[in-house]
Amino acid sequence: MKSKKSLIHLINIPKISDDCYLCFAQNPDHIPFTVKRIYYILKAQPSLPRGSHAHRKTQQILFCIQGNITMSLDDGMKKEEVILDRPEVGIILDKMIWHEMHNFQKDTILLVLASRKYEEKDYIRNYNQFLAIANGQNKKTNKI
Ligand code: T46
Repeated sequence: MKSKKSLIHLINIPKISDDCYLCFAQNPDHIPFTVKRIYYILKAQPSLPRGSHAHRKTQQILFCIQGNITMSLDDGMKKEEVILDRPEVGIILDKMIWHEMHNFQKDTILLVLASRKYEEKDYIRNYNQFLAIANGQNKKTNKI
């Protein structure tokens, strides 16, 4: 059974413009979890997608603060795609969502806030393993 709930959860944060733009996000108004880690990605190769994994427990919010990227999201039952191209719009990336980022430009900068510290064991990097775990969880959720 396919869920009608979208995988794309965008959040809008304030963008103050005086002689520049200043965007800010704070907890709990915009960020629904305690931030344990931040990281950013820049100078990514346009031809090389990033991601291609899911996180078992980590929730994240991604802001494309310069340039744009295309994000593909997959919960094991459906797939959706969204373009991130505004510094004041972030996407909440829940745990157990297989995600890929495509179409980086040379100047793209991606800022990520994460709910957990980095741990390699939080990653599921094999798509078939992801499907097996996700579909087990979806069956329980949908009681089928
Ligand atoms: C996502 C995109 C935007 C660390 O040592 N610490 C960290 O906090 C992170 C995120 C990574 N690493 C190491 C682990 C790997 O050896 O850096 C290497 C590349 O990491 P990863 O495979 O996570 O990189 P991306 O860009 O494919 O994915 C990351 C996030 O995992 C992903 O959830 O949304 O950035």
